[in-house]
Amino acid sequence: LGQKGATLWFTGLSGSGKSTVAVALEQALAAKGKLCYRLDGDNIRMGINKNLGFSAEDRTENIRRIGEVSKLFVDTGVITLSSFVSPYRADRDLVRELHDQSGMDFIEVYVEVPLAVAEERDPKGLYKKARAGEIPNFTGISDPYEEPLNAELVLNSHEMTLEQEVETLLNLLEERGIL
Ligand code: GGZ
Repeated sequence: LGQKGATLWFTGLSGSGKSTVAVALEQALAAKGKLCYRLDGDNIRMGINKNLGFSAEDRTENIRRIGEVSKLFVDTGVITLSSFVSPYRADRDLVRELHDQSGMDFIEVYVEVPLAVAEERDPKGLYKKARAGEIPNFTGISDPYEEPLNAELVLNSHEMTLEQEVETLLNLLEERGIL
């Protein structure tokens, strides 16, 4: 394959823009001839993790499995873009640890927006439902989000254009010797 794999782990609130920036980065990497793969709720929670919900235990298991799957992709040299709320620091740290143990690059990207901004966007109407009490344990409303303390990168997505975010990510990947 002639390329080095790595996991870019996008964490942040629902509606923070994790998937949007991951899709844009994927396109930019593809244009450079890099093989990458995106993991998100659509291909993970619908499949391998369809037996998991949103209790603390289930989120922990969700993230653990995704961490292991990410490693499998990295093992084949793929740049893996994983976008999950992943609200618990300990869960993200475990995935980091799993990568470290195997000498694999793990880059935590905190897609940071004020809760008010995410709630205002509310693309799927989930915040509205959560406020109405129709979705229990909703991150940011009735469930915690533990902000990263040592993320490799913080993207203030409401203050940056998508192009700036992609540029910042590409620069980081170059610095790290992944590109
Ligand atoms: C948070 C929830 C919840 C609850 C459903 N809390 O904007 P979305 O819709 O597409 O992103 C959210 C997604 C979160 O799934 P993850 O696998 O990323 O979560 S975790 O990492 O915490 O395991 C949201 C939707 O699923 N969703 N219920 N209660 N987000």
